[in-house]
Amino acid sequence: MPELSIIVPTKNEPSARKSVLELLKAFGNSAEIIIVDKSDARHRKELAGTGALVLSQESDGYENALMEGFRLSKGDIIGTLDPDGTYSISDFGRVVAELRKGKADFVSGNRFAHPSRGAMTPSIAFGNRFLTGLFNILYRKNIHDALSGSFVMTRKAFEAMRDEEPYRAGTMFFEIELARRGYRIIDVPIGYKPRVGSTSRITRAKPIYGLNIASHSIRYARDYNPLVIFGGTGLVLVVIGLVLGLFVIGNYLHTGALTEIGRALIAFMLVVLGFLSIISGLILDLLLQIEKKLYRK
Ligand SMILES: Nc1nc2c(ncn2[C@@H]2O[C@H](COP(=O)(O)OP(=O)(O)OP(=O)(O)O)[C@@H](O)[C@H]2O)c(=O)[nH]1
Ligand SMILES: [Mg+2]
Repeated sequence: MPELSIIVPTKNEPSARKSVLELLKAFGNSAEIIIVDKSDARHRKELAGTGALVLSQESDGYENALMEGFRLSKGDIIGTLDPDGTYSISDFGRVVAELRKGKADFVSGNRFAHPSRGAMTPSIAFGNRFLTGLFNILYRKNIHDALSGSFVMTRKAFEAMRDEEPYRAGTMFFEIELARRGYRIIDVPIGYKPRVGSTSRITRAKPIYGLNIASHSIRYARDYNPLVIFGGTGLVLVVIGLVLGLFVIGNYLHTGALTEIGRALIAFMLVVLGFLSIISGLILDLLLQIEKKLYRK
């Protein structure tokens, strides 16, 4: 059984051949390398000549491609690296080495550590940071880059999520599913180079992709961390209600007549709804803690 399985997703990727040859040179003797390909005939032909195992992806999308490869892999450590020329092979070795230390169940490469000039556009960088921040808050983690195309996990961690149906969240699909199951997630600094000669293959509309990721991240956190979701929403409602209420009271004191009945009612409802949401969060959190205790027993 190989110790390491490397799954390489490709979709009409001009630099895939070069990246795969580099991977084979560095890891060919010690690792199982599986390409999961969704390319047209011309790009497929280039890959066939590398000598690596090429699987034809049956499903659609990056997340499904990885799941197809991961499910077939046999290594104790399972990982992936985008072959679009933006990641370095030696950095991938350091990501694997970090997992081997046993301090985490999932390790990814943080591209914000040493990016080359122009590797990430400011808007993509902003989106990545926003989604990573959201993930950290919702799942109580402390990573720097939740959407890296270079990551590895233990066989045990993968087996826990093997039957999960992938949703469009890129690398965060794996991070959300492992975080929900209590696995440890960290990242280590890596470099990141600009994409040359081709455009993103993962999606044509990154803002919509980003919104999708945020919504999945929030949806699944409801089961994992209800206090933050319901408590946070409740707090926002209470604050808005109180501010609105203070305006109404201020006006009443000023004019001596209560004219803003509508606003007063809305303020009252917002505060009540807010409190209900906070209480729901507290109750759900309590139930989750009891469930966790029972599960451990
Ligand atoms: N098999 C398969 N591979 C895919 C699919 N979508 C993207 N890929 C590959 O997955 C890797 C990551 O996709 P990228 O397009 O680089 O995504 P990205 O890194 O967010 O975008 P860039 O910043 O433009 O590089 C690349 O090697 C793609 O060729 C897919 O549907 N199927
Ligand atoms: Mg890329």
